[in-house]
Amino acid sequence: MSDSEIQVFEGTLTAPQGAAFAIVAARFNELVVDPLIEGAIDTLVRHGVPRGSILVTKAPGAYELPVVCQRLAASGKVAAVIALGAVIRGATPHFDYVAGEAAKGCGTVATSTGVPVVFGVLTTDTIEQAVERAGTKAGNKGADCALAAIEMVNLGRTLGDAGY
Ligand code: INI
Repeated sequence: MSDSEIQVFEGTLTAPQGAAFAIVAARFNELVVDPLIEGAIDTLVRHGVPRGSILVTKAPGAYELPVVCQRLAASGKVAAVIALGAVIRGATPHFDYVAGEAAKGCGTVATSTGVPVVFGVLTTDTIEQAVERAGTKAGNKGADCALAAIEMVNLGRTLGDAGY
């Protein structure tokens, strides 16, 4: 490595050629999750991903997302996975188990397969907070995750081209 220059690697936000994207969404709290799916699709398409390169898979709840993400990531057929869901706190500790497993599981899938799994599972105290992040006043987490997925695929290709 040269000591004269700092090398900076970044991923662009343009659709990576030939890359397929898998959206894995929970059906639980679908009032909130459906707009996340729409936000993710809209952003992928606006950035140049062909509709035919987008796969949507639905699981019962956020707890089930990691196993579906694992299957798709390990298939070798998708460049990135976008996990979407909404875990909303209730009166019992259930929230912590579901949210914790979803986050840990998705992270493990990404590190074990090398396929980016971006985490668009809202974890909120109230349904209002979730709605705010599903296309209303606090943006759309699905759209944010679609951008992160494109960036990660491009970053992976850039690093690969540079021999890392
Ligand atoms: N699943 C969610 O996606 N969000 C929630 O808020 C939620 N709560 O609150 O219970 C939830 N539970 C279901 C869970 O993900 C599993 O589907 C279920 O436990 C079966 O394994």
